[in-house]
Amino acid sequence: MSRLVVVSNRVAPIQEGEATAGGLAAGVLDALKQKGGLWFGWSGEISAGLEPKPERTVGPISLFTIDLSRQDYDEFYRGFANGTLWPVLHYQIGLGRFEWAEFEGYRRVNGLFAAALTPLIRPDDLIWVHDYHLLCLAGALRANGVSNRIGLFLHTPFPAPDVFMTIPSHASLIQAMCAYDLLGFQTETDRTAFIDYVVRHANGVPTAIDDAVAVFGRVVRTGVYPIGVHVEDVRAQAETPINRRQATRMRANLLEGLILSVDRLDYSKGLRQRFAAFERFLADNPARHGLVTFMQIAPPSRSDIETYQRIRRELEGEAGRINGRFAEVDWVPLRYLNRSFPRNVLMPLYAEAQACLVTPLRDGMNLVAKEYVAAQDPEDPGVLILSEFAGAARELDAALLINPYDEAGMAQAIEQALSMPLEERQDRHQAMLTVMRTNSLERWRDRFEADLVGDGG
Ligand code: GDG
Repeated sequence: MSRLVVVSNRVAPIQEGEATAGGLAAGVLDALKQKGGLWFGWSGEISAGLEPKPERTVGPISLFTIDLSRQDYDEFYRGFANGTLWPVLHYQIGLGRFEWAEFEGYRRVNGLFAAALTPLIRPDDLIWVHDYHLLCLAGALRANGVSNRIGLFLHTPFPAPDVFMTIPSHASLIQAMCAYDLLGFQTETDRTAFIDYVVRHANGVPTAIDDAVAVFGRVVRTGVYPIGVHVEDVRAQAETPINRRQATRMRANLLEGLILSVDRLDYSKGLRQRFAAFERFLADNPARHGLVTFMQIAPPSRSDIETYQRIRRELEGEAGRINGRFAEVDWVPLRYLNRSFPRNVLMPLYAEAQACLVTPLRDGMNLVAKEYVAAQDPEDPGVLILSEFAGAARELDAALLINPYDEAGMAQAIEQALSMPLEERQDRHQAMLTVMRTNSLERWRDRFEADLVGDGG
């Protein structure tokens, strides 16, 4: 059996025996634990010396990391990856910026990753690369003589070609992506958009099998692998009595209805529009005043990037204004918590919430939506209100699907969720659970690996 080599921008901080990580980390960790393997990425530290850090081992997993220089960090991470690619991949072209020097920095860091990784690769290793930070890694590894199978899974959306082409270096990026053997996407919409680009703008020719495309003198396979969650683990965490204590206390304080949202503080998550929708809901439904609380948990992320500082300022202002408009001496309608919470606190909170608002403007998948469904008591489940532009909406079509740009529509969906009869809640929940059990995290991992090996059919 070949060894698995995982490469991602960051290596998750893992401890022996840990079973609490979210999404990517949980899926990758399971795979590495089962087969043994190597995980390579940036240490998260900035330093002048670019020597790889000493290897760390956790059970059968070897962890290798490198530091980045200040210039690498600025050009690669803050610059091209998060200042250009992230907004454009999420259709926010007005928030994207572009500098050729940053693109060169991005390519340079992909080259640094390749240089440090190449000596660690054995001939039959399977190399699984993650996400938009490393679109150019396969090409850099190939230039070093690595001929192993290399696959990329893109956790973000892939946008329509005209949107992607707003990045001036789009042609080089696509050519770099085509150095992979397998390109994995969250949804068929993303995969089709990529193929559309390659066929219309790079003379690619789709082949009859494996959703592959012949382009740049090679054949690149593509596939759709929706990432899932460990359904039973989430429910177990939500139910554990010791975890539940805080949630139960909170429920006693919050009267009837808790509406919950959990997001990294990111403009792609649609928080501003969601706050506006909640304000409209309060204005339209005075009977709910004093009874409903909307809790937004939003741990800050990428806070050294201007667009992220701006959205944070805006949301703080909006939260204050909405509470100023509606609060009573004994009731605060919006609780905005600008920090992260341990996972064993979060899962019971999901279980307590009568509704969960997941309203990104675009999202590759959105695991909060899936975790919320998994955490519910099947006898008395809450209602998921979900953006039609989240990848998760392709599978969870039994949620209340909304358009995140439609504030009135979202306000109505909140009222519909709060007054939904038990039987309808149970039916919707059951339908979503069935899909999630089929498209499990194990299946995501196993299908990707099988297709990368080439024996996936
Ligand atoms: C990218 C793609 C895709 C959030 N707050 C806290 C916390 N979280 C956890 C959630 C969930 C994860 O973080 C967030 O995952 P999402 O999928 O919602 O979003 P991104 O971070 O943008 O992830 C996305 C994903 O990759 C996987 O492919 O679905 O589309 O953008 O697991 O629970 N966890 C803890 N405290 C918090 O305060 N412990």
